[in-house]
Amino acid sequence: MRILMLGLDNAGKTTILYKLKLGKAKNTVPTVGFNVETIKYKNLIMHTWDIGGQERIRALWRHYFSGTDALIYVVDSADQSRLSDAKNELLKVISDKELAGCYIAVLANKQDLPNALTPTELIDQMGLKELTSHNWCVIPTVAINGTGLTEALSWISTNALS
Ligand SMILES: Nc1nc2c(ncn2[C@@H]2O[C@H](COP(=O)(O)OP(=O)(O)OP(=O)(O)O)[C@@H](O)[C@H]2O)c(=O)[nH]1
Ligand SMILES: [Mg+2]
Repeated sequence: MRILMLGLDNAGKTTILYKLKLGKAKNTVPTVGFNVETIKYKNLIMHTWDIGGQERIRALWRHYFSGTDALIYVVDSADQSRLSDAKNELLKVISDKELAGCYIAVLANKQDLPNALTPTELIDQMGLKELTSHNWCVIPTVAINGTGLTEALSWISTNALS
């Protein structure tokens, strides 16, 4: 399967990619361009594309949409000042017809931080209940220790392939 991982800069995408690939958190630098890794989960082989989230790089995201089976959209749950940006970028991305049928796992990342929004608060503040065009779920994660990442892969494997 082809999995695309998007989200604002500093959300934790690259940390997630390498935690899944290597089983440990790697020190990251802001991604200029993309990283791609093959991740094996149960009997699945997931080609996972992690694209940089800085504003000037977001214009390139659409070049990676084609053939995507599932989108992992990573949100920094503690960065409440940019939650509306995160929401708007998500809506922009999924309005593209190339992503019409794709499943969306929204990761409410950085749950270890004291001011992190809970998944329920994130659903409210991002207006996800109104998102009826796609199948989605919100999963609380802590990328640096791996909490929630298996749940995300599990949701994708049971839903996006059925
Ligand atoms: N406390 C905490 N820090 C995290 C977590 N996930 C990632 N980080 C930190 O957040 C910072 C940014 O992580 P990256 O994985 O580089 O973010 P990114 O989404 O790839 O950013 P761009 O490449 O710029 O789009 C790093 O310092 C990570 O260690 C988490 O769950 N909790
Ligand atoms: Mg990155």
